[in-house]
Amino acid sequence: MLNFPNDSLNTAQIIFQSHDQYQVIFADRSVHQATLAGRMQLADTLPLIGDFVSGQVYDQDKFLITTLLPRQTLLTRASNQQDQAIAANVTTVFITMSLNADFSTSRVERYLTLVWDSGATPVIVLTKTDLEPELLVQRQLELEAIAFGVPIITTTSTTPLVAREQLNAYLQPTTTAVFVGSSGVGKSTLLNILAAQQLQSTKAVRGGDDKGRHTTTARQLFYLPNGAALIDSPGIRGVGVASSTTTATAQSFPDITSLAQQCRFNDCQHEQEPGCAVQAAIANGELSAQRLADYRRLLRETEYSTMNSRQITAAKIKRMVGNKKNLRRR
Ligand SMILES: Nc1nc2c(ncn2[C@@H]2O[C@H](COP(=O)(O)OP(=O)(O)OP(=O)(O)O)[C@@H](O)[C@H]2O)c(=O)[nH]1
Ligand SMILES: [Mg+2]
Ligand SMILES: [Zn+2]
Repeated sequence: MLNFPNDSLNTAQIIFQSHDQYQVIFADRSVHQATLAGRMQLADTLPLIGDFVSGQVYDQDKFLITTLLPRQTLLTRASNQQDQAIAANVTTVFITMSLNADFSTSRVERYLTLVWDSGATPVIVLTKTDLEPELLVQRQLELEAIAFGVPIITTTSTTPLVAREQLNAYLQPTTTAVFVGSSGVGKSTLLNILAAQQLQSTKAVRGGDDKGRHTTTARQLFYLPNGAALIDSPGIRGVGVASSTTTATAQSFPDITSLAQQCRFNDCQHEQEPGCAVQAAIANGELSAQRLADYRRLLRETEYSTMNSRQITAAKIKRMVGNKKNLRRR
């Protein structure tokens, strides 16, 4: 297959993992149960969905994984101060969100940060546009204000052929894509539309609050008819931003970083410093105060995610005291 790193018959890709049980696919699209060779079980880095591995077939159809091949990309998020790997070798991340109850531009900003950090390319997918069509234009404008060139596509399962065409524009035979987003936004529905068959089960959202029911419980990689690989994943509850993402945060906020270059002081915190271009942009309506607040919150998280809990407490206290000082000075 086109995204395989070599054409060795011993190369396979992880398409499913549960504890120490794996499923792998070969370039000829045959699927095998797999386990890790003894010395791999002790390795620092364990194979993950999307990873390419090499090994050997035994017992006719089982596969013993002996080597993890180098990764091109690694998508991670922070969960309880720990980086949690989502998938390897992903080239395209579909940030999926419904236009009604699940809509949040702050959440998209978070996702963008973790995608930029992974080496993959983001695409924003606004789903369920049939539910509240009168919201569509407003939602698109809100997204455009934070997307900075990231493509935004809109889908509805009521016109599956249109949805398929929209998504297929980003699914080449060399693509490995993943759906991320909250439960119930329609990730598995879109996967089924692309595959033109019912590969994954889907379930209606709750009546009261439109929350999903966590129907998909494990990540799984599928090859689509056009040769692209697509990973369906369970709904994510909270999107934490993993460590080492200061640069990715800046990349998700190009408006603020370019304004910041015009601030008088190059260590400007964009608070009450004279000659602050960021505050000036907020004052004249060019930048929203919410956008600066989101940026600050993400930077703080990035900083926290590399600290232990005692360091976090210390940093929080320092920040509180610092804020009080600012107030007093005024
Ligand atoms: N009206 C409408 N309903 C949709 C659309 N897409 C999905 N749904 C419905 O929304 C519900 C949830 O869809 P799923 O595809 O299971 O959502 P999911 O994102 O995979 O959810 P998890 O697996 O829990 O993360 C199902 O009842 C779908 O039929 C859409 O475009 N319009
Ligand atoms: Mg699902
Ligand atoms: Zn400034």
